[in-house]
Amino acid sequence: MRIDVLTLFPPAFDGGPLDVSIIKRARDADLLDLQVHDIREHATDKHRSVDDYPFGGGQGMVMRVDVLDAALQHVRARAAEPGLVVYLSPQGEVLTDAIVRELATEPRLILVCGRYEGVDERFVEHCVDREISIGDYILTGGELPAMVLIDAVARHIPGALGDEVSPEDESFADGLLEHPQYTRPAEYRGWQVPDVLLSGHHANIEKWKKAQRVERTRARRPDLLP
Ligand code: 9WO
Repeated sequence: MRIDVLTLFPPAFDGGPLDVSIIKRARDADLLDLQVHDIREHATDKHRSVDDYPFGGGQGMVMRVDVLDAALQHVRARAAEPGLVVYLSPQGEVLTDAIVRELATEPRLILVCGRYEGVDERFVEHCVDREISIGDYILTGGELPAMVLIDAVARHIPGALGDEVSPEDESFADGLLEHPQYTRPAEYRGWQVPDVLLSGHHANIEKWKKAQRVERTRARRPDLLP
């Protein structure tokens, strides 16, 4: 899978969570080709401006449609696949496991990171395929949401997790939260691991895990239950 990122701050993507562990391994194995591009390289005036005052007034600055479109056309032309253009914004549909799985089937994503008070709406209307939010809060820009989306999607690229783990088996695949997990020591400061997990009785263990998942989902995320 290829992912292009358009941002005013390319260094935000260096030496962060996308350069370690599973995502690093996927990139090294060419399962994920991640390329970050500087929107400012497509500014045309002598001050290299990428933003301007909002029509109709209001506070702050808005990113220019001409600069964003030039950046997008440039990046598009660097590969045969047109790519699905995703703009990360609080006005988007909220990211879910189902959307992550949909995006993971795309051969190419182009992620647009806004700054300031956002982008000119004509860019969203004419150039963006999907506007996505990672949750109901405002940040200083779309870079962290883009990294969250890349991390979530990259785990679904076939081979990215290695052989032992399958994203099909994890929480949300069947709409329930995970059961609690424990490892050695079986007792620490008097804190005991539940007896059933030490019993060796596999049928009982599976029954307990399922009951824990249902009870936790009911208590914490009843919105997930049918
Ligand atoms: C800032 C602002 C200040 C005064 C009045 C209105 C305002 N709106 C914004 C704003 O929404 N800024 C955004 C900053 C513009 C797009 C990039 N930024 C952003 C993306 N913040 N938070 C996100 C984001 C993206 C996806 N999921 C959650 C948050």
